[in-house]
Amino acid sequence: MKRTLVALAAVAALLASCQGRTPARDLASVAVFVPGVASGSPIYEMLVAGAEKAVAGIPGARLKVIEGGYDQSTWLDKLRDIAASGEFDLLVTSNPALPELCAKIAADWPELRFFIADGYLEGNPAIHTVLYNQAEQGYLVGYLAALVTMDRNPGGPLVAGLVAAQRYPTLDRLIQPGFEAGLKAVDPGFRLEYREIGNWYDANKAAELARSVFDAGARVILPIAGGAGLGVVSAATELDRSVVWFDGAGYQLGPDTVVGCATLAQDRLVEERVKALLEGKRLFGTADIVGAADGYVGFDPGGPAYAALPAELRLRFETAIQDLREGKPDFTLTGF
Ligand code: RBF
Repeated sequence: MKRTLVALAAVAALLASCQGRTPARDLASVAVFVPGVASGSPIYEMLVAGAEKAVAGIPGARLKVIEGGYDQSTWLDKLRDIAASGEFDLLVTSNPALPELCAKIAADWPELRFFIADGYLEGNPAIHTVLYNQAEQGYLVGYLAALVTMDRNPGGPLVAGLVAAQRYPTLDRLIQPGFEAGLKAVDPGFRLEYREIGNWYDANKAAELARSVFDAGARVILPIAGGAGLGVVSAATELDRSVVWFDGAGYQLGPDTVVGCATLAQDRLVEERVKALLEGKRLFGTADIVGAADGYVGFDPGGPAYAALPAELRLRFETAIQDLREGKPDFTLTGF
């Protein structure tokens, strides 16, 4: 009898320690931390929309959206305030800088749980992350940018532009190499004109940099610049040049200028993962990577400037999209 009790106590202790990996209470109160400003950045607009949809589907669940603003040096304190308020069970956020900041908060508030989209961190028992294969996303718009460049200016310079807000690991290791791989898949002679704005909001500076890229011979630019990307679209419209867009909702910004948009299904992903976590699925501690094969990276063909491209060009591009979904070329990522 005594031995049975000891054994039962041991099992109870083991269960309790396992439970430490997920919260003892149900997750119901969600804070969505936008590291920047949602308006003008499709990736953040989709973050908010996806979390709102997930919470709306769970009886009793609540959500509050907190914008961190553009001063990145304040984000850690703002996250700490969210944790210290004691109001929230789950913090949902998005971008590759957030896993490191959230890990610091998790160390001090062991009850709080985190879901981070567009980021990668394995093995922290309080944090679940999902990274997009943005090498694939970059490849798609690189391929299209090359085709458009050669169509608009046959025999002209093989140059395309990238105007970025700042350098960061997914830009350096996925987006830019993917974009260059797409350009070179069409013609290995392509080269990149790169410019850096220094923030995610200065559309005037982005426009000025875009003009210098067009002066250097480029016909097409990819902005990775959040709201500042609008400046690239206005410079391109002024000079009758083109833009390829990233993430979502690009065509309406320049119906004659934005020739293509490589999409992330961030709204669907955030909705699915937040819903699963609120329903108690034990994803904390894991880091997933999703991409073209499972439909989280794709292309939106529904823009007037895309429809106006020559049918042959679109056919060639759409073959490249299909090939990419089937792993050709293969950008498989098993970690980051
Ligand atoms: N992307 C945006 O669209 N808007 C932003 O304000 C924004 N801020 C970022 C801040 C940091 C520190 C980092 C690392 C990335 C940021 N991103 C932002 C980029 C975002 O994570 C993603 O790479 C791009 O949206 C392209 O998909």
